[in-house]
Amino acid sequence: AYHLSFFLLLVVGVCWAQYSPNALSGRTSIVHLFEWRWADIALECERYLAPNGFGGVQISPPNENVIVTDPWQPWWERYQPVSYKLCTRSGNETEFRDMVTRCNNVGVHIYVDAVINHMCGAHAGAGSHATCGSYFSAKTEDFPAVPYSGWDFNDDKCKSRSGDIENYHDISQVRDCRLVSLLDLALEKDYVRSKVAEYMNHLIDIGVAGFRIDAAKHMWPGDLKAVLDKLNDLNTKWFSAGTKPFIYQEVIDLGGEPIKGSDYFGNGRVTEFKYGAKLGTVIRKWNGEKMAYLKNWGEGWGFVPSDRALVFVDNHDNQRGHGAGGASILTFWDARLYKMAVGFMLAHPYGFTRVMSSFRWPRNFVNGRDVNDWVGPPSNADGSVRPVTINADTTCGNDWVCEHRWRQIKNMVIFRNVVDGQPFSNWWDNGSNQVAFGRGSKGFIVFNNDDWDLNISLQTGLPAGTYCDVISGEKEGNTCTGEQVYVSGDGIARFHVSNNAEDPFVAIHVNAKL
Ligand code: QV4
Ligand code: CA
Repeated sequence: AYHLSFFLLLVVGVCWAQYSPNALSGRTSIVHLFEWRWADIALECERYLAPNGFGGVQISPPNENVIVTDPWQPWWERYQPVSYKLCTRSGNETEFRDMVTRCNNVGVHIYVDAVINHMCGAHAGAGSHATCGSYFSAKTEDFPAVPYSGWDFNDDKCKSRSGDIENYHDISQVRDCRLVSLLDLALEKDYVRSKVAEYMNHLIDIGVAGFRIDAAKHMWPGDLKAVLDKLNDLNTKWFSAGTKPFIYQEVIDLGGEPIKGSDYFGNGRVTEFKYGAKLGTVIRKWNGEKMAYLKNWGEGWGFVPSDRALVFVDNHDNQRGHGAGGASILTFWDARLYKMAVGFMLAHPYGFTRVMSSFRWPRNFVNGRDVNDWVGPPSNADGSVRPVTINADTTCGNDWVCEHRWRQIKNMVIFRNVVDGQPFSNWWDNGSNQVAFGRGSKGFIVFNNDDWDLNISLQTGLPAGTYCDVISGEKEGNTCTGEQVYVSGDGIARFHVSNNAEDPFVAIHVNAKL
């Protein structure tokens, strides 16, 4: 009986691994360095992400993509694969390997955005206008650099009139037809599954820790599982033997469609898009929503189970009106509310958290739509992406927003690490938009999103002492650069948060205690 239970434990332990982010212990978030160059990511791992406890980086698709010229080099050209060669505007294979090695060496792991449902758009023409110069022909579905040919696409399996997905209530169309005309791979074929697995195993061999599965909703869960079952365990140079890649699948499920996030639980975690959409509505106080309702945030709001969720406030699509979430999504453009939303996400125990790090683009709303939603990363006249420069005040230059470097956000990434494993506790609210909660005996946070002052004594659950508020400042040596909070012997502290404060929320934790 003993041996059997041990064996079962082993099996459960191993097959559970793909839900585990494979971050170093005590590192509880990843950052999406959207469109960053590999050389800049390597530097950021060493100089900023490791020292501040980030667990990893989600990178933009590293495989060769179409070069789109109309509009000029849009960010979304990287979601139109031409081959699985590791060369893009972010860098070549040498630079990719250097990034993975240097980041892993400082305990910051790499998560690859894997675009494996499709190749380029059906109208992307022919030739070698691709980031590695490979020849391809969209019209004849010829991708010799993989190789893929017409046999490897879903054409005859799709039953829609146009060949594109026309109806999201027809689950076969969603999987077997073209997403916005992108040539749809026949993932029921072992040949295609093997080519995709070969690409992902090449990345695993280099040292990556896991994958964002792009457009997962558009692949049959079983086909995706067949690909994942071909994947190797992670490279033992940085990971213990038998570690499986972390898998989180992009499945946009806001409800109302037959395809659900839970259809994909067998493969790994899923992106919970309801999270950012709802949190944006609450923090904006739309539709009568108020922060007091966040008392049962998480599964209580109909989200997937916490250990199946990858959560975020905004992502690269919905921060610019693509994908899902609509107008309620908060982004760096709404800085004050955005910091509150990210602060709340990082303090709350639900889900595995991803912080967005964006580039600035010239938004231009015409009839309520941003006609510049396509604009690609900051680049030079020759099309090369501009490096990330760091200013004296630690912000980024060259139009890189670097939200992950904003003091309030960076400090909340650290807060999440400090309180890891601690229960959601000591909830208080004023029935409106003033709320507070703790994480066991390690951390406590207070929000004032009402139009009047918050002035109240609360049970924090923390040990007595003087704490630095890590939102208005931080602990430097033995002083606080911002506000201080005094917790008395019974765990009670007085909080005064003006509704006119630059950031109307306060966060304290035991590693920011004088
Ligand atoms: C358009 C028309 C087509 C037409 C075609 C003719 O929509 O009907 O046939 O022109 O050429 C770009 C253009 C889009 C164009 C398409 C093909 O924006 O107008 O089709 O190319 O030429 C990103 C962008 C898309 C972009 C795509 C490919 O968001 O705008 O399309 O890259 O370049 C659903 C999915 C979800 C998806 C989300 C956006 O369920 O999985 O839509 N999200 C992921 C990524 C996203 C990416 C893709 C999927 C595709 O997060 O960034 O789309 O890989 O909700
Ligand atoms: Ca598909």
